[in-house]
Amino acid sequence: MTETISPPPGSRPDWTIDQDWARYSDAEHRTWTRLYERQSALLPGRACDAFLRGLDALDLHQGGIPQFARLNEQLGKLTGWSVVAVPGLVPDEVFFDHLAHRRFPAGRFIRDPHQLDYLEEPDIFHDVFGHVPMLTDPVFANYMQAYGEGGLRALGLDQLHNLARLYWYTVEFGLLATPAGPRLYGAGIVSSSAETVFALEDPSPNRLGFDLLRIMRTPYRIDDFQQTYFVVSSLDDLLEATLRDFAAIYQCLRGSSDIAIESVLGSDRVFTSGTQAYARSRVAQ
Ligand code: HBI
Ligand code: FE
Repeated sequence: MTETISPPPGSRPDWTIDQDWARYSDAEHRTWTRLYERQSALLPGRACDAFLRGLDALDLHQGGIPQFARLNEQLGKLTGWSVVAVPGLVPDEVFFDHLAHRRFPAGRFIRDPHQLDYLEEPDIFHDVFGHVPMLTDPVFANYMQAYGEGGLRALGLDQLHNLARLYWYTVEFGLLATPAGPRLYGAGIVSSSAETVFALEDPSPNRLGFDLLRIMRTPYRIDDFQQTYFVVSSLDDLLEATLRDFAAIYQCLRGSSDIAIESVLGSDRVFTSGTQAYARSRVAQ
């Protein structure tokens, strides 16, 4: 077991801190409002209904950066989830333990105004605007708690890398099939203006049917748009996949190799077989 690193000074043993909402500057509130208005104008017709319903149900736009105390009253009534402030990325076992107890760890800081489009570490806009609206959906709320419980088990089995891929291709970059075509639910997409359009409309990436084993064999990009997106048939399917016996899944994975990130397999359910033109253009630079 990796040695447990201690939380930074001023954090509690579970790595949480106070939001200290009164300390946010007007400039920080303006950054939130600018990001909120840009994204909420882009998402109708692109984000899935569950996300849009969640955005409506929560009061994330009055008066700049949301106050977690008020947000948690609304969110708690809907699905029993709450948002807790953390200084930044927290160790895996801390992260999974919070999820397993229906607490979503959200960065307290917000990005600089000149850095609206990309940041290495999740800030409060990525976490609260990106992740929290889906936590108002009862099925997705159950999925996220099941994911946290699975994460704690995976740590014990040294299988975190497989579970990280599941998180990445669903919670962060997942698409949901609808009669009108795929729609967004992944937080990393819905909180990014460029990827919101790219993930649904660009001919470059693959869009393939969700398959748990397939996803766990597929690496992902952490530094650029995804080359493959996975489309779940329903949030129920996503939850059902996570309630399976993962030990058997890890057993299947032991002998299997990774699938190249841009590949489309004969066994894939193909929504889009991408050109990968964008990824190639990035290599050329
Ligand atoms: N910590 N605050 C925070 N937010 C995350 O999304 C996060 C984390 N620690 C670990 C982690 N994610 C990953 O291990 C999971 O995405 C698998
Ligand atoms: Fe995230």
